[in-house]
Order: sequence, then structure tokens, then C-alpha cells
Amino acid sequence: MEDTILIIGAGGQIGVELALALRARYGNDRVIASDIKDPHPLLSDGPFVHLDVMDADAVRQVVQGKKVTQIYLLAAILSATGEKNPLWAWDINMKSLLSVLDICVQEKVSKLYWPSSIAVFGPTTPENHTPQKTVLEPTTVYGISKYAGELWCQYYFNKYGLDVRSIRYPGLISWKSAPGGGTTDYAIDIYIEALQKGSYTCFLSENTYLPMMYMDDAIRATIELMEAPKEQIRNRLAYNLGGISFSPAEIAASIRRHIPGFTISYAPDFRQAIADSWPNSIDDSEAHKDWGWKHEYDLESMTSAMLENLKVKLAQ
Ligand code: NAD
Ligand code: AKB
Repeated sequence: MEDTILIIGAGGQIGVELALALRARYGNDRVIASDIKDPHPLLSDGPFVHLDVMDADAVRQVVQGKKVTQIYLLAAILSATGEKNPLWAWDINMKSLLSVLDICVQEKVSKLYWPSSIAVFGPTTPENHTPQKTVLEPTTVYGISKYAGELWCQYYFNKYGLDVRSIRYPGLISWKSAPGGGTTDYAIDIYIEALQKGSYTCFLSENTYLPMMYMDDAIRATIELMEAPKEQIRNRLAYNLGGISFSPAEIAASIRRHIPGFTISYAPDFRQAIADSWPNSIDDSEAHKDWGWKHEYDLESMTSAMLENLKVKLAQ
């Protein structure tokens, strides 16, 4: 039987690109995009349903009615937005996951993808080449919800055999769909403002290093993980995923190689404390060993791709 895939939160930064990639791979009709907001214009070539993930009955109806066999649960409140309203962020992030885990078991959905984040790490975690297994003492509500979420995913795998898979994404950088309120969003805004204004005021300080990744790599990782044979998935919490590590000063220097007059200034705000609590770089050797993961984009190739694509998009 062919799979029918439901993406919840398909209108967001990752969802739009993941929906496009899954549709290109499995066929437009096999991938149902859903979101609480109106459909993104790039998703008009396939099915879309309005869906609030907090409405468990509505999610169940879609799963039953469309005979869904795989779910990608992307709806969440990210780090910076979450710190403004912690209990609300906790409620959305945890209730949505627990309800979808339950629906998957009851409706015999064969696979669930739920992303975690580098936000599971905290100030007591080793900050360079952070290992897969290490101290996890996150200080943001977002990070706490991701850590708890990982444990719930593992619990559902152990208790019910649910094939749930997860990645701790680093900050993702992309141009097709806007980011949704994270601490790493500066590394997208900087490209847009470099093209529009020739200058950027960064909300993180110049030497703040964070793990980052170009979206093409992240989408490929997600699909490779989901397609890997079950016996190769030895980690049922979430896989560390490396990529690039750079600071605002370094991304600015990389932009200056394309836009020589570009200037950057720094006005750190509350997001600095979040960034300071996260690692500088990630060791993803377990993902490499278990399912062959290897990233492709470095800072220079990502800058070229971002500027080239944004130039065309912003001119439209
Ligand atoms: P986003 O904020 O861009 O997208 C989330 C989508 O979920 C939005 O389209 C939003 O409308 C939708 N949504 C919100 N509440 C909903 C609800 N009640 N019902 C249905 N849909 C709802 O986020 P994203 O960057 O695409 O992130 C997707 C997932 O990946 C999240 O779990 C996030 O924590 C994780 N992640 C993202 C990054 C990153 O850098 N983008 C890094 C690490 C982990
Ligand atoms: C955020 O900054 O909140 C996200 C993430 C790294 O999880 N981009």
C-alpha cells in the first residue's frame, strides 16, 4: 500500500519545504499539508486541510478520513516566542505531541516524525562538538518541552512500538518561507536586510557561535532518517545533527564577499541569553554511523545560495 502522509504545521519555515520535497518524491496527492493558518502559496499543487493540532478530534478525523499512514508533526512554538509566554508554549508543544502520539497508536499510523532541537542543551552541556549523550539541562521553556518530548517519543516506541523518529535540528536557514520566532532567525534576517538595506543590526553579539544548517541539508536529513530501515534507528530520543558553526561576525564577513559595502552593528536583546545557553557546535557521528548522515553546505555555499535565491524572490 502506498503511504499517505499528513504534515501538521505545513505552512511554517520547515513545513513548506518539506511538503514540496515529499510531494516531489511520493506524488502531490499523497502528501496532505495542514496548518492552522491559510495555505502557503507554494503548497497549491496538492491537498490542504485547515487543522488545529490542539483539536484532537479534528486531527483524528483527518487521519481516519484520508487513511493517513505517516505524520510529520511540525506545529510548535519556538524559543524566542516561547519565552514571552512560557505556559502557553508548554501547553501547545506538549499537548500537540501527546495527542498525536496517542492518535498514531490508536489509528495504527505506521511512522511519526517529530523534530527536536539543539534547545535541549543548556549552559551545563559541553559547548563544543556537543556529544549525542550528554548533560541535558535546558533553561528555556522551548528546550524543556523538546527534552520532555524526546522522552515521550522514546516511551511510545518502547511501550507501543510506535516508529517515531526525531532529529535535534540546529538553527535552520532558508529563503522560501519565513522563520517562526526562533533565536537563530538572525541568520536569515541578515541576508534579507543585506540585500534590502546594505546593513543589519543583530540581536546577538558578534562572537556568539551557534550550530546552523542550510534548509536543503535539513530536508534531506529528515527524509533520509524517515526512509532508513527500522533496525538502523538505534536512537529513539532524537539524533544530533551537525552542520555549520559560525558567529554573526563571520556570516557578515561571508556576505561582504558578495556585497562589499555591507555593515553590521550589534544590539543584543533577551535572545542573547538563550543563544549563550546553547552549544557552539554539534557532534553528529551517531547519525553518520546509524543512517549515513553527512551535511553538504558550508557557510560560503549557503551564503551564495541564500543571496542568489533571495535576490530573485525580493524582486518579485
Ligand atoms: P514555524 O513556526 O515556522 O512553523 C510552525 C507552523 O505550525 C506554522 O505554520 C504555524 O501556523 C503552525 N501552527 C502553530 N500552531 C498550530 C496549531 N495549533 N495547529 C496547527 N498548526 C499550527 O516553525 P518551523 O521552524 O517550521 O519548525 C517546525 C518544527 O521544527 C518545530 O517543532 C520546531 O521546534 C522544530 N525546529 C525548528 C528549527 C528551525 O530552525 N526552524 C530548529 C529546530 C527545531
Ligand atoms: C530556535 O531558534 O528556536 C530554533 C531552534 C534552534 O530550535 N531555530
